[in-house]
Amino acid sequence: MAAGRKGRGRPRAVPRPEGPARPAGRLEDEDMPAPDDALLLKMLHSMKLTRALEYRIERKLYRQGKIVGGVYVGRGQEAISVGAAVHIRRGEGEDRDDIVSPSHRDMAVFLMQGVPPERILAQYMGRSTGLTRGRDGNMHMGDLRHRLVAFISHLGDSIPVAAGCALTFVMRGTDQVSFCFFGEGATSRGDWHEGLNFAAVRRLPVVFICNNNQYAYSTHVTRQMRVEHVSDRAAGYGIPGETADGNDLLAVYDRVGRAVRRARRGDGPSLLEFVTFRMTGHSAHDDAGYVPKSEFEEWGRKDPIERLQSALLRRGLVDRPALAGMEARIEADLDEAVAWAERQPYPEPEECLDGVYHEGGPGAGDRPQGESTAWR
Ligand SMILES: Cc1ncc(C[n+]2csc(CCOP(=O)(O)OP(=O)(O)O)c2C)c(N)n1
Ligand SMILES: [Mg+2]
Repeated sequence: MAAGRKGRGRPRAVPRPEGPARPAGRLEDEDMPAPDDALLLKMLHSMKLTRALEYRIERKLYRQGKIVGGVYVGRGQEAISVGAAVHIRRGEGEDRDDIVSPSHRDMAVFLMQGVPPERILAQYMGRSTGLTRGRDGNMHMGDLRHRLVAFISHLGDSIPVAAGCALTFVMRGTDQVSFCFFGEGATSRGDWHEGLNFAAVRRLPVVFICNNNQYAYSTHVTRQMRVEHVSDRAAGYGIPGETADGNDLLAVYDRVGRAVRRARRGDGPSLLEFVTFRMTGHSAHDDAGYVPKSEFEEWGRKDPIERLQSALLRRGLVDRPALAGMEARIEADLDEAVAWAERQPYPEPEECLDGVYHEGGPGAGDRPQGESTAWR
C-alpha cells in the first residue's frame, strides 16, 4: 500500500501542497516491473478485441445503416488505451477503485473496465440497453458503476472533471487515482490548461494521458501548437512530462505505471504524451483525403498489435495456431454480441427525456431510483 494517502477518513479540508513547487522534468525512477506473461497475453487479447469490435461498428454496421450516430475509432492507437487502462485499480470497492475519463478513441478502456461488447453495440445502435439508454448513439457514454466518467464532447472539458474527481480522493484521504485521456488537439483548449494547472497546484492524483495521433480532425499538430511535444507543456505547470512511443505497448505500460505510482503516493499529477497515428479518418464519415498516403503506409508498418504479436511469437509465448484461436473466439463472441444488440428495443418515445435533465433540486428524494439518473 502506498505511503501517501490511504484509508477513507472523515472528509477534511484540502491540505496545502508542501515541498518544492517544481518536481518537474521526467518521471522519477520508480520501481516499475515489466508485465508478466499472463498480463502480456491479456493485453494482446484486449487490443485485438478492441480492434475487432471497432471494425464491426465502423466498417460493417455503420455501412449497413445500423448505427445511429457518428463513429470515432482508435485503430492503430490500441496500445495506449490498453497499456494505460491495465493500471486502473478496479473491483475493490468504492473507496479503492480508481476512476477514468476516456476520450472518444478509447474503446479498450470501456472493455477493460468491464463493459460488455454487446452493451457498447446497443449504445451505437441507439437501443434502450446501451449505456445512455438510447439517448446518444456514439462514444458520448459512461457508467459510474464501471467507474467511467462519460466522455464530454467539448474537447478539454473532461480535464477539470478528472481533476475534480482527484480532489475528492485527496479530501477523503484515499489513495485512488483519476485517469484522464485526450488527444493532442484538446491540449490547445483553455479548459485543458486550467484543469492541468489546478491539478498541479493542488498536487492531485491525476494521470493525464495524451494520444498524439498528429491530427485533430483535419488539423495537423504543427498547425495548432508551437511546442514540439505536448509533454513540453508540463513545464508550464511544474509537473513531470514525458513523451514515448504510443505504438509500443511496453513503453505505455511502463510510463503510465510510473505515473500511477507517483500519483498514488501523493506526489501529484503527470502529463504523458504517446505519439501514434490515427489509422482512419476522424470518423466513419471522413475519408481522410487530407492525410498523405505515405503517412498511412509509414504508420501501418508500426502497427501496435503486429508489433506486440511479433515480440510474443519470438519469445515463444504464443504460436500462430494459438493466435488464430484467439481471433476466432473474438469473432464468435462478437457475432453473438451483435445479434443480441440487434434484438434490443429502442427506447419508448415518452421516455426519451428521462435522465437528460436534472430533475428536482438537492434532496429530490422522491426521484425514482435505479437506472433513471442523468449522471449514468
Ligand atoms: C471545443 C470543441 N471544438 C471542436 C470539436 C469537434 N471535434 C471533435 S473531436 C475533434 C478533433 C479532436 O482532436 P484531438 O484532440 O487531437 O483528438 P483525436 O480525435 O485526434 O483523438 C474535433 C475538432 C469539439 N468536440 N469540441
Ligand atoms: Mg489528435
